[in-house]
Amino acid sequence: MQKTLTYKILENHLVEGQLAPGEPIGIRIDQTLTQDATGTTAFLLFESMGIGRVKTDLSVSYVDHNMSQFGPENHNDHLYLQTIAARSGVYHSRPGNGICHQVHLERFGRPGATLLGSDSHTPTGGGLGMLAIGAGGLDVAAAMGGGAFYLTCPKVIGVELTGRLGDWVSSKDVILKLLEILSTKGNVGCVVEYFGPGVETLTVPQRATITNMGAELGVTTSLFPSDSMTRAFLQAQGRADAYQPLSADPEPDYDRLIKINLSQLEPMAACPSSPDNIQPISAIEGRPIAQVVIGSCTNSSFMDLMMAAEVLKGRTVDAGVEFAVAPGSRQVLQMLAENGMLAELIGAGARILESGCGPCIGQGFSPADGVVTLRTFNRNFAGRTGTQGDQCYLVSPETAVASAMMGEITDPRKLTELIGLGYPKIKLPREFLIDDSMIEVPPPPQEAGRVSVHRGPTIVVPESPRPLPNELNGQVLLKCGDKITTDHIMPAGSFLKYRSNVPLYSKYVFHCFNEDGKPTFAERALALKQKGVAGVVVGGESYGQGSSREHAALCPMYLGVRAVLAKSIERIHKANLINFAIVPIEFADPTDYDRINADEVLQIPDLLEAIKLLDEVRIVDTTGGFEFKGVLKLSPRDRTILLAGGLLNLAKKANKG
Ligand code: MIC
Ligand code: SF4
Repeated sequence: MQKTLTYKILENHLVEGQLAPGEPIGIRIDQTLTQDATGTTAFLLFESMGIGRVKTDLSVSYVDHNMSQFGPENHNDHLYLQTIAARSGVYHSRPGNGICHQVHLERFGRPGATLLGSDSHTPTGGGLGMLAIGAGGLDVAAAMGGGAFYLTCPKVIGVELTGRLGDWVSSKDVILKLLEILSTKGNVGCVVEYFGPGVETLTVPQRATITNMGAELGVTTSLFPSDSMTRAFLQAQGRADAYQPLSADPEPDYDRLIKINLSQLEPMAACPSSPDNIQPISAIEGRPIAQVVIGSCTNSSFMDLMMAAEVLKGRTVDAGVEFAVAPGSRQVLQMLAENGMLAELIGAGARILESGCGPCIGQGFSPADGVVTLRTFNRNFAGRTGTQGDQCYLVSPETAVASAMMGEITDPRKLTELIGLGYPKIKLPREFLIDDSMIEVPPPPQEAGRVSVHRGPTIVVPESPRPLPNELNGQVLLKCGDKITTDHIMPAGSFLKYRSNVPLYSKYVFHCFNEDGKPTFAERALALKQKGVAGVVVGGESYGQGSSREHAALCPMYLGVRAVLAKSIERIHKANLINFAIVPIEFADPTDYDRINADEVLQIPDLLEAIKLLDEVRIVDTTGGFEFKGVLKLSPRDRTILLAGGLLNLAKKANKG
């Protein structure tokens, strides 16, 4: 049988189950990554599991999200992460060294290996031919302890690339095109695998842009083969020894086939406020803009920024535009500083931001009310910039820089005609600047035991869930619509610094739905919890899109939410709900969604019995006076976790036994 590359890597790592689409499987994880906004909780949970030292080939803890340091919270987290990493045998990438995905690609990624990261954009590593998957912190903690990662064996969507990108057209436009085709919903349980003659025309950083934003499709991961481009990248990073050639068999059986001719692509944008709201730039050009940011783990590589600097050389951005550049890593920033191109960016009026997530997660640089902001990022969910009602467009660095110069949305291909500028084609450098001095290597076990872990007062150990009752008496705390993201559930921006304090962060659950003068979601939930009534959230299609943040399950659990009832639930969020003993239930008949209203009382008799054995559960709406069926799409392991009262309780029991 002809195999996909995805299945070849899965086969090499399979520890449980059968490799057939839809089957529950467990795979060995070679590498893990965590970042500070999810990592503090992940390490606290890792400690609660009582594992001690990591058992992976390599685990790296990055600090890149929470670096604005208003108040002591962020620095407390950094010190905890630095010391717990040393204690647990984990590499630590210090704040300023860059965004986890960019640095991991540069310094650690390996073709053919598995990587599990507590961040949804971990699939960036797919650009190097590694099977890189995003997950909640608790799953990553379990993998750090040597546990398998459990997932549904995926279907594989083959994307055949032909042709070659034209001048001013970017690999960002490839993934925007795919988002136009596949949208952000309905792709759960799939992997996107790229193949075809167009692949060899793309460098690893270009491929990584595509696999990074593949997260927005809601797929398990995205994967490129490992070929001469991969070797060139690894060699330039001084890591030629990590190279191995990898590809699918010549005629693998893809579950679905999509063809993209790179030569026919044009510059595109994801318009407000969803990454799949795609338009060609030609349809929206001329709109005035007030802000442009080039950065984030999607588009802030050395080559992206060199292109922007070449375009801006000797020119300035439009006076009506605030223009910022956030280099993806210290390597990128240092190389631009050494070759003088940083000076060109500064000269053009760029505000140089730290190498980190920054504005991508609402840490500053929020746009004014009512203006258009253009960003090279991967997500433009409403309010993510930190401004309610924001107008955020996601574009390529080429479109961003052209528009910054012109003061309006501009098709970069017009620059040749407008200012006589040819496309500056940037080649992959033969050698990147290698300086790992901001990556701390963990000490050997004897010394690690002597490291004292810094525990600041703003870090609170999260509670474990209580066991689920057999009869669930609940009340609908919120009924929301389709495509509810984890940003809706658990806002980041100015609240991000509370990640290490669940009781405090929980106050902001569903903050965007709170109304002035009325009790908040959190207040209503806690009042129910005190009365012994479970909270229930009702959602539409694709509930829990976006980030891997397990706080979107952990904080509702703390508030007493015990069930989510939705038309469909996204992969990472569903796993997080199960890990924190919140039952994910899908409507058997989606029209039942219309019959339920907020505040209604729901009863689920025999919940535990159903979790043990059944694929359906009977739900009684006692307020509306009707009954309906919910579907339990659970693997045997999901059932075990729910019955144990969550993954942490299960792990603790296993350790005792
Ligand atoms: C994001 O891009 O939304 C984040 C912030 O990186 C999240 C992780 C988090 O919420 O900390 C993600 O993508 O998983
Ligand atoms: Fe950071 Fe944004 Fe990338 Fe998330 S998407 S890891 S916030 S840069």
